[in-house]
Amino acid sequence: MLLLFTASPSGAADPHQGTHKQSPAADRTDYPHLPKPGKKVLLEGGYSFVYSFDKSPKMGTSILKIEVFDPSGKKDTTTFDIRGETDMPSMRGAHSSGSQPFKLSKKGDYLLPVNVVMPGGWEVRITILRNGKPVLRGTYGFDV
Ligand SMILES: [Cu+2]
Repeated sequence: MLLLFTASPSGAADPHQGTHKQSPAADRTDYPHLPKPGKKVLLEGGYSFVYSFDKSPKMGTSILKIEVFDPSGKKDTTTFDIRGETDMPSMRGAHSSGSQPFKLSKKGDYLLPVNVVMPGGWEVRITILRNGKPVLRGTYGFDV
């Protein structure tokens, strides 16, 4: 089952704002915003993927799932490696998970635990690699 949800509007009162300093070493690699969970995202060569959460992310651990499809629409588990990093953009690095590999499940889903340890704005950065080279970077932001 895919859970669809929208992040609350930015600009809402953020208890984090002003309490954390931006890290000067913030990663400047560009991670464009991904379409919402449940939407198909195109990859090179006719491949595509869909990401979703087991539940709308909140305090605690949620599971981020990615399903990859080959050009014929069949589930693909061999072409790409996927890595993810969870962090709070307002205090980059303070709660970062570091870049972690998604684990392939028996069902052929790529899974990553997403740990949220405090209220505020969070993001998961996703990197999809083929033969070790990033072919897609994207971020999904959400408020807790
Ligand atoms: Cu924080």
